[in-house]
Amino acid sequence: AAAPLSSDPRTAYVHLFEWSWSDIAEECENFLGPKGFSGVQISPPSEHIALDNWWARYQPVSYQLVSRSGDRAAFADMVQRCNAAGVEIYADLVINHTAAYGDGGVGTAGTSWSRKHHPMYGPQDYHDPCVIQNYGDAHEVRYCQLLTLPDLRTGSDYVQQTIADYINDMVGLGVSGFRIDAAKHMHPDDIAGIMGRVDGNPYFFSEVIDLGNEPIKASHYLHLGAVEEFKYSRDISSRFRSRDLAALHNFGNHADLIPGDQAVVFVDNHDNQRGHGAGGETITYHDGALYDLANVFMLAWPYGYPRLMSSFAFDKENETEMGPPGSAVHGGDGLNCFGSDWVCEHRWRPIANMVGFRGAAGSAPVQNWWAGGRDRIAFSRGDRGFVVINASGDELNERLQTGMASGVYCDVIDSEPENGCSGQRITVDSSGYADFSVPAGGAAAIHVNALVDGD
Ligand code: AAO
Repeated sequence: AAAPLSSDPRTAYVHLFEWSWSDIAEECENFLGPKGFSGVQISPPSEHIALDNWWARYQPVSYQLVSRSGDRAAFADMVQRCNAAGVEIYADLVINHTAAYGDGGVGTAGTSWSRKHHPMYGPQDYHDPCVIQNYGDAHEVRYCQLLTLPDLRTGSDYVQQTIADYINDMVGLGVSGFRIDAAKHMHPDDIAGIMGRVDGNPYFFSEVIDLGNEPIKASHYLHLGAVEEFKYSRDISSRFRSRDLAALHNFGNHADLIPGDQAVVFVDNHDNQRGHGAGGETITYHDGALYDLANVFMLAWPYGYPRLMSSFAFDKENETEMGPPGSAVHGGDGLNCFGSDWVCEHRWRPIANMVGFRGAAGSAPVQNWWAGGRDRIAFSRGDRGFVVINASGDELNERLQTGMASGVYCDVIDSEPENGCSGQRITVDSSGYADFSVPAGGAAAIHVNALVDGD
């Protein structure tokens, strides 16, 4: 297997939801690598049902790497080019079940399928039919069907080996990690059985929606790797929605959240941004500047491995099932991410530049915490970086202790440090203090790699 480059320490990765493999390859080379992103989560790469809805990707027809995002050659090219740019690829792995919609048809690689007749599987490879109704019954959640999706008998040797072959095919092409879709619906021992057949040591993270009210817990999956921490998504949204930032001073450090070094954290994901999965109050790109602030906080705060969401535009009232735009992200005239059907939250400057902040901050602890009322906070990451978040309706004007060495720094929320820093500059004096003017609903951030003029 190819040895992928791993950014060390990992900064943040981005889910380029429904992007094509060729667009992702370009994004790795032109944007993600230079900006210090550590990886990309891609939509499920296997053959899927031929339906326009985004969720068609979650109904595998075969494990051929031929999907709406591109064919095998395009997939291999993407992985190789992203790895060369220092950006890892994490594939979304749909292995709990196979296709259901319409009970049969032809998949994106031309494979004919019918219910419980995946090219690799027959009826004996599925659990007996029953449908999950009660999330309070762990056995039902694992041995009955999620929705109407035929539930693979993941405890069997044959099923485990077939899935491992699919994973190993991707590992061989240089894929670095895998999101385990619907992990809650598989027994951890079954997942361990699959992993025991996998080559190398890829990064696995399990989707286990645990908001504290069901018998299956995120912590039951920690021996398998990382887990998506949905309480983080819920809590960060509720704090920012209620403008209660002062309460974030100990964020993540409570016993009911999983340990930060095993938590994948996010403001929103592809489900809860559109009312699928757990959600409700989730802050999304539809919330504008509030979304920037929540992501700025997530990227500045030393808990978990942050995943940024990069969406395609949809109307949240009546387009929640709609599939991606037909247009490429990178069209004929090069970069047309903005002003197109693709939202590209990961390119919004406050979000994109805080990835560099996270890289600069490394493992430095939170210090110099300041709260000016409920809705205005600031803190440093040791002497590596300092951030101010103003969720109030008024401009913030404060002289704050930054913990940083004296010098003139570029405010990376306001401009690009690489291009001469055309925006606001922040002067830290010899005792570590600096004056900040931050607009209502805005932020400011400086870090050691954005020094314009040192002493
Ligand atoms: C589609 C159609 C269906 C059709 C099916 C078969 O929509 O009508 O029956 O095809 O033809 C995605 C879409 C589905 C789609 C599916 C297949 O979201 O709509 O079905 O592709 O095409 C559960 C799972 C979790 C899952 C989530 C959506 O546990 O794994 O549902 N997420 C992943 C993917 C997702 C994908 C799949 C799995 C399937 O990210 O994109 O589905 O591969 C509770 C439970 C959660 C549960 C939710 C379901 O949450 O805890 O585990 O998630 O219910 O809504 C409060 C509670 C909270 C609760 C929540 C919602 O917040 O505190 O616990 O309410 O009730």
